[in-house]
Amino acid sequence: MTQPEILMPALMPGSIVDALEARFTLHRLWEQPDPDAFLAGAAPHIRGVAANTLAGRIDTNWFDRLPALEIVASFGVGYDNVDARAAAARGIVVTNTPGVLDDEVADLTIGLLLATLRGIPQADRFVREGRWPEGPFPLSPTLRGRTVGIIGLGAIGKAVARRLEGFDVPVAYHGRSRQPDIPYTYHPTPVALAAAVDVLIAIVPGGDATRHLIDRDVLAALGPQGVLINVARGSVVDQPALIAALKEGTILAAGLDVFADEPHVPSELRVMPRVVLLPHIGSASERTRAAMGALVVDNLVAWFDTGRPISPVPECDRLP
Ligand code: NAP
Ligand code: 8YV
Repeated sequence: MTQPEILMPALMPGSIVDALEARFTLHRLWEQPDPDAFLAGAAPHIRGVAANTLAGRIDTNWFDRLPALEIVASFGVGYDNVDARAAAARGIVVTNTPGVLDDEVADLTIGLLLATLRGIPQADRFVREGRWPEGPFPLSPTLRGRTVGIIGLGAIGKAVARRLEGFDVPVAYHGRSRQPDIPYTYHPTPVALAAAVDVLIAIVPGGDATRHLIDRDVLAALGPQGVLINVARGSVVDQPALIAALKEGTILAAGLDVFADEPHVPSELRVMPRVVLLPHIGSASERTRAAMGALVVDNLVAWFDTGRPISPVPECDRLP
């Protein structure tokens, strides 16, 4: 029996490549000297795509070229890199990797919050640069006495909130709707949430619906002692407005794991003293990336064995 043919447009972790090669005919597009010529020949047979953000956006340009495509297995819980509506309209299933990374991303979020408030990377640089003998490290802001607002109280947002309960700080949240049986205070708009808290954590999906959800008005409402932590997507924050707010003292500090144009980070952010910058590492431990990779593979195997993917995105969960 011939194995289903899977296209991998860009390099993915070795464990995924190995597992897919054991089970499918895998085409590693990034290794092809002439990818367009290769695709012209292989496209009619390709039934699945395995992709991460290095592949760019998977949208109608790809769907038009791959007439036999049945499934796109995306590496990551956020799938703003895939046009899931267009896929669903053509009967193509999109899967993501929910659940297996919630705790890892929540841990990193708390780490980034404390690093930003207490200046942990700055203090580390202070010691390494031999500046301690010249005098003590400056006193820092604190988490004590603050209220934390979460924009996006989903699976990861709730894992962050649970951790914050252990830090004895009040939690509030914003989403499109109030959630029943949630003990935290709900605010119907991002501005209302920002005005009620002095730490704002963004952990919503990216895409058009959340573009610049955190804009100049939200930052102004957060106020001069306010701290923004963005672990969602760079598109969720108006980055020029954030840079202006940090420069002008509209807010106090920011901890950022995601950026508008990754991997490029504006030099203005890189030189700011009260900013902690991470290279999109929310889920990036060996253990969690392996679990995400296994779910990418399991989705493809389940689809071709049973016709039922394990974790289809909501836009595609009614497809047969
Ligand atoms: P989830 O369980 O689907 O939760 C998403 C939350 O966002 C929900 O509570 C939803 O509440 C809210 N939301 C959705 N659209 C909104 C809108 N237009 N305005 C306000 N709130 C909105 O997703 P998750 O698993 O927690 O992941 C969330 C996101 O985190 C991912 O999509 C990804 O972008 C990001 N992420 C980043 C990293 C990293 O490495 N930094 C890692 C993993 C995930 P309502 O439905 O009530 O609005
Ligand atoms: C990954 C993420 O770094 O799951 C997500 O939404 O942002 C991260 O876990 C990313 O998807 C890797 O491509």
